[in-house]
Amino acid sequence: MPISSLLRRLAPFRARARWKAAAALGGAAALTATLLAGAPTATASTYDPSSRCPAGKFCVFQSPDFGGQMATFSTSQPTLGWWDNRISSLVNNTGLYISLLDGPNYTTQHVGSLYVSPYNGAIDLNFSFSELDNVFSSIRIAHSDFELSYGTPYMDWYRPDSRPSGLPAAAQFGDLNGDGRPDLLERAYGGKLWFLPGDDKGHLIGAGWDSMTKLVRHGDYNGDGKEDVFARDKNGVLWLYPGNGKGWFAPRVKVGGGWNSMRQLAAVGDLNGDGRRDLVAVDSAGVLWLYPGNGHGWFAPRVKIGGGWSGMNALLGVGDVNGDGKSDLIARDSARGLWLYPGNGRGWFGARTKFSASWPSDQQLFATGDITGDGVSDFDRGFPGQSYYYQGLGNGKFSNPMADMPWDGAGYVWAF
Ligand SMILES: [Ca+2]
Ligand SMILES: [Ca+2]
Ligand SMILES: [Ca+2]
Ligand SMILES: [Ca+2]
Repeated sequence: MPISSLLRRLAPFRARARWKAAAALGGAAALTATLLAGAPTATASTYDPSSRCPAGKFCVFQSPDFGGQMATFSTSQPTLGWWDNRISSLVNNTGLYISLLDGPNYTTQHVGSLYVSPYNGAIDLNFSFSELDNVFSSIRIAHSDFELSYGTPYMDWYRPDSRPSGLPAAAQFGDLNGDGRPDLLERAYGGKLWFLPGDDKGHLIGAGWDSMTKLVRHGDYNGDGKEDVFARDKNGVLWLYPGNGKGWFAPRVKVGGGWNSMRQLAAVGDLNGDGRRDLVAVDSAGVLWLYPGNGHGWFAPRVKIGGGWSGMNALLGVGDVNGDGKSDLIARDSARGLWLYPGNGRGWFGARTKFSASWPSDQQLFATGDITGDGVSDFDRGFPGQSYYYQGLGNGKFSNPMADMPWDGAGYVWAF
C-alpha cells in the first residue's frame, strides 16, 4: 500500500504557535498565554522561541513551545533514537516535504502522521495537535510531494504489455533494454537520470543531467540496433549517448555545436524514407528543419521543412500513428491546440489534423512508443498527480486518456 494512503493530509499550517496566536489578540492576552506556557515574561511580546531553528533548517524540539533539546534533520530517519516519542514541537524552514510518523520505518501505528509542507514554519504539537505530541518514531524527508508519498525519488511506472515481434521500423522505438517493452527515462531531483523499464526494476543511470536543456530519443541512430539518446547541453552542444541495450550508455559522442538557436528539438524516426532515423528542430525564426540521420549517429546537411512553427511549444516523435508505415509528428501550439502532422515518407508532411480537447503547455507530453502492446504507437501526458496514456488506434486517432502512473509534478522532473 502506498504510504500516501496512510498519510494524514493536514491543511497547510503556518506559525500557529501559542505565543503568536495570543499576540494577535493584544498585549494582555499575549502575556496571559505566555505565563501559561511558563516562558519568561520580560521578552514575551518580542521573543519568538521558534526562531531557535536556523534559516534553511528543519528542527525538532523536545518540549512544547520550541523548548528543551533541539535537533536538525536533512535526510529521512527510519528510527529516531533518543528522539523517539520525544518530539513536541517543530519548525520547517526548508523547501523540503516532510512527514513525521508514529511508527518506525515510515509506518503509522495508532495515532498517525503529520504532513509538513515546505517552509511550513513553526508547529507546536502540544498546542495544535496534542494527540501527536511525543508519538513520532520516524521522519521522511523528500524533495517533492511525490517522493514523500511514494517513498521513491523516481516515478515507478508499470508496463503490463509486451509488443508483438516483427513490427515495422516505424514502431520500433522506446525500448532501451531490448525486452520488447517501452521504457521511461526520467530526469528527477538533482539531475539524476533514472531508467524505468516498467517492471519495478529501474536503476539510476547517473547524475548531472540537469546541465542538459533538451533530452530526446527515438530508437537507434548509430546503426548498432540499440536505442540512443540525444542531449543538448547549456552551451548548445548536441551529444549522442549511445545506448548499450541494457538501459545504460556508452561514452557520449559530440554531434556538434550551435544547437542553442533551436527552440524545439525532437527525435522523430525516419522522416525521409531512407531507413535512417532523423531529427527535426525549430529555429528562433520558427523554421522547422529536418536533420537527416546518416546512420552513424550524426547528420547530413539539414533540409528546410517549412516556416510558421514558432508557436509550437512541444514536438513529439510518436512514430507511425496513422498506419501507413511512415513516421508522424505531433506538435502543440501556444493556444493549447495539438496537431498531428502525418509524415509523407519524403521528409515533410501531409495536411495536419487537430486533436480535440485542450493541451496546456505546462503538462508534459512524451512518446515512448507502443505502451499497450498492440503494435501502434501511443503517447503519454502528465496531469497533476497522474499521467495518462492515449492509445493509438492506428488510423491517426487516439483513445480517451487512460490512467497510467502517479505523476511527479515537481518542476525539475522531465520524462522522455
Ligand atoms: Ca544505437
Ligand atoms: Ca531518414
Ligand atoms: Ca504515418
Ligand atoms: Ca499501442
